[in-house]
Amino acid sequence: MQIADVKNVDIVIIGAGFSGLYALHRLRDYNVVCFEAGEGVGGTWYWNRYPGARVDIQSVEYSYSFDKELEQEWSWPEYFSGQAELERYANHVADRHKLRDRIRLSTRVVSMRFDEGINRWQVQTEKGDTVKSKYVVAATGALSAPNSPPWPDRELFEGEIYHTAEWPRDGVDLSGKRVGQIGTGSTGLQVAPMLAEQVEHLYVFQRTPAFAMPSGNRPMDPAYERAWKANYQARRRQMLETYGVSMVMELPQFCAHECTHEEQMAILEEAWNSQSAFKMMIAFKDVMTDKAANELVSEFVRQKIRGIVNNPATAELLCPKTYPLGSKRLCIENGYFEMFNRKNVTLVDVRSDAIVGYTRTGLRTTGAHYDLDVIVNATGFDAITGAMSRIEILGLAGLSLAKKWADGPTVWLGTMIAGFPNLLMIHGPMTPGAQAQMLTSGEWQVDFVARIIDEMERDGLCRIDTTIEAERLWAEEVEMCAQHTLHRFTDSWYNGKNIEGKKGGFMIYIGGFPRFAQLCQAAVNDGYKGFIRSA
Ligand code: N01
Repeated sequence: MQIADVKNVDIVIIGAGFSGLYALHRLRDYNVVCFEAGEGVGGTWYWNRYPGARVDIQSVEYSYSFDKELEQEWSWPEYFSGQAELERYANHVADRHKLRDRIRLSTRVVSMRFDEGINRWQVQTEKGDTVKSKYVVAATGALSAPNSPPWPDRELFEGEIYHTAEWPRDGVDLSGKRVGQIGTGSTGLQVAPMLAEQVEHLYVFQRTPAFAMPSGNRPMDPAYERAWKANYQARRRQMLETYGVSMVMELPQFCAHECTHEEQMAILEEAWNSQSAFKMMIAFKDVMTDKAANELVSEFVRQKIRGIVNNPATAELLCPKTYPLGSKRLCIENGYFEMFNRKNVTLVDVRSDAIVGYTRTGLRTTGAHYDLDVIVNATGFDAITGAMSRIEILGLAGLSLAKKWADGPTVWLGTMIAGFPNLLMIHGPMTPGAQAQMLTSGEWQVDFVARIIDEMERDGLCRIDTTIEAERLWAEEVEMCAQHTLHRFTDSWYNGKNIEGKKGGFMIYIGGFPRFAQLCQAAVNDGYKGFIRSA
């Protein structure tokens, strides 16, 4: 169906990633338009097309549940799909559900102002469209605003600079080049081994080493796929009852100290070889809550690194020692540590010798200079709030969202912001975010937001908002959950500390998806507790 009048719609959806696409499908009975900055759909899987980009959750889980026929028809060639396959899947869904007519590609939303007189958002795009809309659903993504550190003299550098999240669609030929890769998070660990195979020399600039375990990727076993498909709906229901919306794993029976040394090593060896990304974090009951248990697991991983990397000094630099395992997103790797045994790879420790600026021919650190043809920034994102903060959003009485969130985001249920009526977020601040499998938890949040909109329309209402008091209660809940875990000891994108000067506390809801979902449902079932709905 074509949108009748694009200047006056019921709903604007921002973003055609996996959540935005599903929102468009779920809300299709309304007059709805979706603005997407990219030239194609797929969000994360459209933008992050760097060599090696791959999901770290099994594709049988990380896939839509709303289309039962698609679930049966689609075959994932590998356990953990690569970017190209995920982008193909997003495009297939857009075509299959005839969503394209309502998507405006290459159209970035730049500002939004709530018009109190008519209870409509005035949404403005970079292309100059102005659209009035009753609701805005922000499916802008938690990891979609790339972060490039603002080192001086960037304009002097005569080579090429790429951010992994803005990798050119046609690829980049790096053969014979001296490449500097900055950043060793999930992205850095995936891209480095791929670059090492192409380039003349790869310099990996590491500020903080990452905990990583071997990826379990392999070609899909048809029997495994059949077993999932035979029982898909029950499995999806079970996933929603797990902490991270993932496949049901056997939970640990013991705390680390309850096991003998031999038992501990056997459990850890099994977790290491499990081909499941997060088994190390649940090897014992207390890995994420007890420092000694965490240190035991951390040291086991360090020993693995020492066993793989030939040069002892390089191995030691690659061993994370300053934060608990799992308090930053645990990475998976495909030959990352082995890569340091190649002659054309050098690890540079920029913790002790920080990068201070670009030069005409490369990068300079406090104590050295590196001659480079290409710089690859795998430097992550202004996460969770970044995409929203880059849009000028003005709510009631012209209140600016950037100002409201200057000291950190405030939200009710991660979904609404007081003073910004009829604006509903998917994967907003203080939702389970990357602590849950984001595709299925995103689908759940879209259904939640759609229910709110459906019930507003059913009840003939014009405005829904939340309160400062509700935001305070949610902040308390988020903080209470975070206090029980070791996450608070680490600087990362979870708390915005990866961005210089970014304020605020822990931005992820760490109480587990089931509790999050139950609190959201309870608030709505309880007469829209924490919301203000008006005619
Ligand atoms: O970003 P990151 P990412 N000087 O923030 C370094 C998801 N994801 O894109 O740790 C020097 O983790 C920074 O150093 P430090 C996943 O949820 C999933 O890698 O801040 N270095 C760090 O090493 C993940 O958690 C998949 O000290 C600087 C790196 O850049 C999230 O996306 C794949 C620096 C950034 O790491 C983000 O991952 C990829 C500076 N000034 C991503 N600034 C899979 O599914 C930053 N760094 C597998």
